[in-house]
Amino acid sequence: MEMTLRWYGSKFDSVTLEQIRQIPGVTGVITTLYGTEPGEVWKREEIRKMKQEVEKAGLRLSGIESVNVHEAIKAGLPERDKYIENYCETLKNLGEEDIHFVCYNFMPVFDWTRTELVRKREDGSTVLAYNQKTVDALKPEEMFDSIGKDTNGFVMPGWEPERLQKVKELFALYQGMDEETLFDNLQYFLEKIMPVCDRYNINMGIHPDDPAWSVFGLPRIIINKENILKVMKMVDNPHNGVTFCTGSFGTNRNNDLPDMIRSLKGRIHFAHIRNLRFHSVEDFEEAAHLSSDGSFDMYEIVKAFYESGFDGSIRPDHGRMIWGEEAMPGYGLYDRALGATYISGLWEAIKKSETS
Ligand SMILES: [Mn+2]
Repeated sequence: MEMTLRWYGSKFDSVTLEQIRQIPGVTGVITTLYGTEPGEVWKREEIRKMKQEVEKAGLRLSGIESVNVHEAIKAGLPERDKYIENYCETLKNLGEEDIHFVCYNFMPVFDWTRTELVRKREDGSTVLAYNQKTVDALKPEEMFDSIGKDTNGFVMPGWEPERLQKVKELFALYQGMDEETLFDNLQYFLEKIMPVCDRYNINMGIHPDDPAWSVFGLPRIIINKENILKVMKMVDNPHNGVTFCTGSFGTNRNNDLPDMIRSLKGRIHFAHIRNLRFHSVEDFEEAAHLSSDGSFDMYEIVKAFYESGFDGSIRPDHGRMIWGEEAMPGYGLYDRALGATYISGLWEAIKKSETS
């Protein structure tokens, strides 16, 4: 297991590599060429520059989150082949720069959805939160406005202004599409990229849909054990794997997270670990990582990773905004650093209690 932090690059992130380097136990970052458009080929020299910057700070570039999948691929449009070719080219360039993990998602139109980015908690910290009734009362295009005003001036991944302009057009692509078709489009994509992944030994990790159910009537498939196992089986290659995000699969209270982790043994290449606090099944907020602060048993979750022989990167997922920090919501330094050390502590305790 390697502990990492997500980093958006020096132009976009309020957190520096030097700060990340000082978090005990964190040896790598998961990063991206932030600002590239889905469908674009990542140039080798830009990848190299990014990697050198990370390594110069004494950290490893542990993987990419994310190489985004163009909407034409998800929607199965005729031009998808061109974009899949570009995706393969990007994977090849990453492989040639010795980068072997890529996170992506297959959510139509929206990446993740929250209704509040700065919900205040009783201790004065602020967190991202979700309320289904609020979503039900909104039109999709209003969602962008409500997210846009609370970002502290940062561009949130998945909520880039360019997407806002196209939201109605994007919705039209999925009009009447059922889940089976979305599965087929994912299978088509995976089958085309696997030869490149095999050649360059690149592990792909699909990120679950967040929240793990349909939003605004859009089809969503990476939502539960049955569906994720189906994806593993339909392209049965270890390079076709999962980014197991506890906070995303965990939005659905019926998902038994430790059981899911065990059932995906060998196929989880990257872990996002965070906790949620539920006020009802339709209203939850992101909590500190500790079990005592939220609704998940973090000990059981980390134990399931440990016991299934997980050897990929972990990153503490979103944190609370605390101690007056100003950062991209969810991506401040302080609470994620606390999360990283907490998870490392659980890992150490589980490991030592097993061998003693
Ligand atoms: Mn996640």
